Order: sequence, then C-alpha cells, then structure tokens
Amino acid sequence: MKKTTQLRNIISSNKLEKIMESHNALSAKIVEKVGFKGIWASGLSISASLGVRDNNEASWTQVLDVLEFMSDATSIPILLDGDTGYGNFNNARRLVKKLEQRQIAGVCIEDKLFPKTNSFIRGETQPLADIDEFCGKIKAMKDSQLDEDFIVVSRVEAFIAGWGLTEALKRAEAYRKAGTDAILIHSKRTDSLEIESFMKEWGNRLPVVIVPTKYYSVPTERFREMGISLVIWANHNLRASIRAMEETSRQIYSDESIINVEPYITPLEHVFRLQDEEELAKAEQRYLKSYRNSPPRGTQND
Ligand code: SPV
Ligand code: MG
Repeated sequence: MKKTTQLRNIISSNKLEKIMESHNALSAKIVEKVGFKGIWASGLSISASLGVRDNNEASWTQVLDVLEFMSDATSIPILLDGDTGYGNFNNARRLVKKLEQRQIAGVCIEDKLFPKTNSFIRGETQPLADIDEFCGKIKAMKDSQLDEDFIVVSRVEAFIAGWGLTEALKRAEAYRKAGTDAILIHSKRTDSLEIESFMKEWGNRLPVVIVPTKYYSVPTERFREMGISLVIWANHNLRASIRAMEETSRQIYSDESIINVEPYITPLEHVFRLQDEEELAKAEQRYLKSYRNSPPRGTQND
C-alpha cells in the first residue's frame, strides 16, 4: 500500500494510533522494526542530530536530504514536522511537491512565524501566524499535492503561546474550513486539562493529533477515551541516544579502554543486520558470482 494511503488510514481510523520519532534513517528503521505503523520526522530531533537549534537553522533542503535517507530505508509512512512550512504559502507548496517526490506521506505545519522556536522554549513570547495567512498556506498545500492521500496536519499553538480555548478553537475551525486533514493541538502543561477542554468542544469535526511530551504521565487509555486519533511520541529516540552516547563516551574516556562498555553496547553483527548486509551478500552471489568465485589476482598457480 502507498505510504500516503497508510498514513491516511492511520489518521482516519477510529482507533487511537501512535507514531514514533526518528531523526535519521537508522532510527527510522528501528521504529519500523519494533512495530510502529508510522514515523514522526521531528524538527527538534533532526536539528539536534545535525548539531543545530530548533530554529530553522538547518535549511529545508538539508531536512529533505535527511528525509530521503529515512524514506528509502523504511516502508511505513513518515509524517514530517514541517515547522511553519519554511516561509509563506509559496515555500510551503513547493515543500509538498518535494516531499511527494520522496514518498513522504504527510506534513504538519504550525501556526507560528518563520524562523520558528521550539514550543517548550519561551512559548508565551512566541507570536502566532495571522489566521488568514495560515489558511492560505493550508489551501496552497492542499491544492498542490498530486496524491490525494497526502496529509496536511495543522498544528494549533494557541495554548503554547498563552492564549485560551476560544482562540484554539477559532484557529482549529478556520484551518478545518481551509481544508486541512487533521488538527494537532499542542500543550506544554504537565496535565491534560487543555487537551481535554479542547476535545470536549471540538468533538470529532476532524481527527486530532497530540504530542504528550510534557504530560507524559497521563495514561494512553485517557487519550483513547477523549477520542484522540493519533499520539506522537516526539523525541524519545533522540533523548535515549544522547544518554547512551554520553555515558559510553565518558566511560571510554575515563577508562582509556573500551573493555567496560563492550557488554552494554550493540554487537557489531546487529549493526550489520540493521544495514541489511545480508541483502548485499545475496546480490553479490547473483551479480558478482563468477568474479567472487575466482581467486584473488596473483594467487593462481600458473
Ligand atoms: C518536534 O518534535 O520537533 C515537535 C514537537 O515539534 S515539540 O518539540 O513537542 O514541539
Ligand atoms: Mg518541531
């Protein structure tokens, strides 16, 4: 099934679905292998893994390059965190075109200004996009997609920026009318009060996506009861790998040896498996057979 259709099925299913963050092809492969149906290509995680801030310091084409590796390496759909769409409607619709060319299944855009700042950094000082301008961006993106199943998710940052429920609902409704496929309602609270209040008023006008990074202790069952469509676990592979790399590097540095880390790190064989070395070995049998079976030059007995 096409990746776009897979993502459309995920978003429109009446069950609670979950997707997991990846920031490169390796983490994307791992997310697929453990059983997730989809991937969140997180802006925070991709920028952090490139060594830059989540402020559009990585250009959109640099993000595309990462996505191409992620997409080539996996068969489940990728939803890109497209920040603000990297400019106005024109930049955003060109983004859609380039994403479709790489079999990216959908993109989420947020109603802030370019260059954006991560929602958990001084959220209340962040200006929101003009509603009409943002609606024009959504329309341009939907009008430009070639595959009817490509998904545009619109992310409402009203709670993040310190506005209330009325503003959040007003924006979500405007984005619905502009043709978005789903609403991501974001919150930086450590409980789910904002999300609950939104869901009560919103009903099921369109599927709702959440990112419970700060309200992680709310049971997933609660999201199911609220009628949430999709949960994004947005940065946990990045954070897990930072911890693992820091601990390993520190240990090796202080021991001046690798002996103490060996039992705790992934065996090389597992790395090769993730890279699908086996496929290359089989292909060599097929395509390089006669060459591989002949002894190396200079060792033949003449
Ligand atoms: C991301 O993963 O980059 C997100 C989600 O946008 S958050 O960091 O929670 O804003
Ligand atoms: Mg982001």
